[in-house]
Amino acid sequence: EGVLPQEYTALKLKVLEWAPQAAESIKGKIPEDASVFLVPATLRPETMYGQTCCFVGPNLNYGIFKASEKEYFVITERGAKNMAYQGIFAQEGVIDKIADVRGTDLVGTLVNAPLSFHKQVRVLPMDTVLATKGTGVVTSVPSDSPDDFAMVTELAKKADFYGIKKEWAELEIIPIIQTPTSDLLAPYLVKKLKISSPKDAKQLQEAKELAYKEGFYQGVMKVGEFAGEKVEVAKPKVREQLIKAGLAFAYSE
Ligand code: A2H
Repeated sequence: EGVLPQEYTALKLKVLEWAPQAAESIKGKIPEDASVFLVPATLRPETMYGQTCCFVGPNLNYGIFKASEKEYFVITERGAKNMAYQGIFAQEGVIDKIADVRGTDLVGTLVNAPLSFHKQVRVLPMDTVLATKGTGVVTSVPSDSPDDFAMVTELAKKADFYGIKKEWAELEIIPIIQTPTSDLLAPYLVKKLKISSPKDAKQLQEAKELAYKEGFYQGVMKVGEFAGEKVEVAKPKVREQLIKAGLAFAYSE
């Protein structure tokens, strides 16, 4: 972790249908006219076209926090504290948790993924999600994130073990960014470095660094409104567009 604050983009993934256990936990606690969002923090807003699922840590604790009269966020307590003090909630400094929910109980929830080719994606488990970073929610872009690609591959391989439907982990991976080596950089690097599971931490770290550098400095957008533009140039534009549309907001830590 660096000394400078990280400037994340927090994306609003609206809940369309709760997994049964989560539905039980929140029963009667949210007003009929309010929306609930899973809120992942990302450093790569320009890749949001390629979202295929949304990860939570199955063993982490999440809360449902009131952000305003009409909006509630599913995030960690830690994320909620940061947001409260960054003036993101309607009442600055006030943390209003209306329910607790375990990560594992969120698995299977159907959410809307802003900007993605896949409009609706599922919440899936990822053991390596850290409680100590961001919101504890991570949106999955397997085309450009080696961690995400390794995890969706694992989930598709062992769907029964993870208690999910195989098809939830098998959404098509669409190329988003062209680099000198590939237009599916994460799958390319995972194969090249012979990464066989999300537990190959050392190789994944290497893949992550390579993907980040090449994607950021040499990548060109293949899709979306900024197709043909360099990633460096498109990144802030996509971010601004999402924020203006009310689909995301700035979050830092
Ligand atoms: B990134 P940094 Cl396409 N635990 O978003 C584990 N990982 C987390 C997290 C948590 N609590 N919160 C956020 N992250 C992930 C997109 C992406 C990301 C791509 C490529 C690389 C990449 C789609 N997933 O990150 O330690 C989120 O995944 C590579 C580092 O603060 C977030 O951006 O630098 C990134 O890690 C933030 O990590």
